[in-house]
Amino acid sequence: MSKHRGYPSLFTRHPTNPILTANDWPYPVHSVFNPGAVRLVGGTTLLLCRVEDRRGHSHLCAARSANGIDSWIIDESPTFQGDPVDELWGVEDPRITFMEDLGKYAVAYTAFTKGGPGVALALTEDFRKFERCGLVMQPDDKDAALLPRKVDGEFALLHRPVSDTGAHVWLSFSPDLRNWGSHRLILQARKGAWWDANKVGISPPLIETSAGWLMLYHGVRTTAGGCLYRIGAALFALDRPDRCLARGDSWIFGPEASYETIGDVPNVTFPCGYTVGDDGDTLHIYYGAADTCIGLATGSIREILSWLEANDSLTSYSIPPPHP
Ligand code: M1P
Repeated sequence: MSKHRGYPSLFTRHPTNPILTANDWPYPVHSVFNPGAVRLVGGTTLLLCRVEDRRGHSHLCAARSANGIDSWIIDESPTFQGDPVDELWGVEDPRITFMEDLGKYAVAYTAFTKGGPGVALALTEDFRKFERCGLVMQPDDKDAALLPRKVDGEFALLHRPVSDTGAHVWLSFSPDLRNWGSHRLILQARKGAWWDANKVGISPPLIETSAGWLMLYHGVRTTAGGCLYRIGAALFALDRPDRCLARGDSWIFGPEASYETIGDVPNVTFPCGYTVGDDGDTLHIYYGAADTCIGLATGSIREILSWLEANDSLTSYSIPPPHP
């Protein structure tokens, strides 16, 4: 594995990055970023991209590619738009989960309502027709994704409400995808100098592994020069997804390339989707770069899990005893 400043490089950027930009779009758009991703039956990669227009409002647009790298076929017009009343400032940051019980894809996205950003859900079989479930978490809440199957008979949603205590990841449960409860705080933003001190939120949906649910999350550090959006890893128990088994001490992917450090919002890497190769190990993450374009980076689930085991911070994270 190659190294960067002595740290292992767990992800390799595709040499043709950015793989999608606003210039590729068949209609006028300002920027394309933060795509949800899925590998369809037959192997086609579908990205559901966040597309921002010059008003500053976003919609979602599907791009399909046989190899997940190039030759994208992009829908000729917006694929999914905000409801003109309830989502009047647009829809953002989709995360896609194939729901095993429903035989449908669920898209969890940020609905930009008059009251701020909240979490909404929609179901689809083909990414052409959508059944809207509406707002399921009121503002201020975002960064949501469903688990692919029920836990103890209930659907499970990860999301990131903001309160006076900060911006942390929560897990909530529902019998019907509409009514949510049994809320549990599962991953907190750290404090002080940590790379993920100021905000955390899931990045793509959780990745199922034999060791547990692998979470790639974005951690935000606020600096005098602006926010830094980097990606870290944590692991949760398969049967108890509220139980954190491990949390990496440092970030494993962050803005370095010029298309990540320069753009509408500099220094942002923001994956909302992943696909896994036929070997069951190769992980492709699709990410928004600087809120401007889309990058692809590839890693190994096995290597991330090994790194997590060796760099688990849960013990060092617990509050230290007072000085004698
Ligand atoms: O501009 C960086 C990101 O900021 C927000 O993320 P979060 O609320 O988790 O900090 C989102 O608006 C996201 O779309 C954006 O990329």
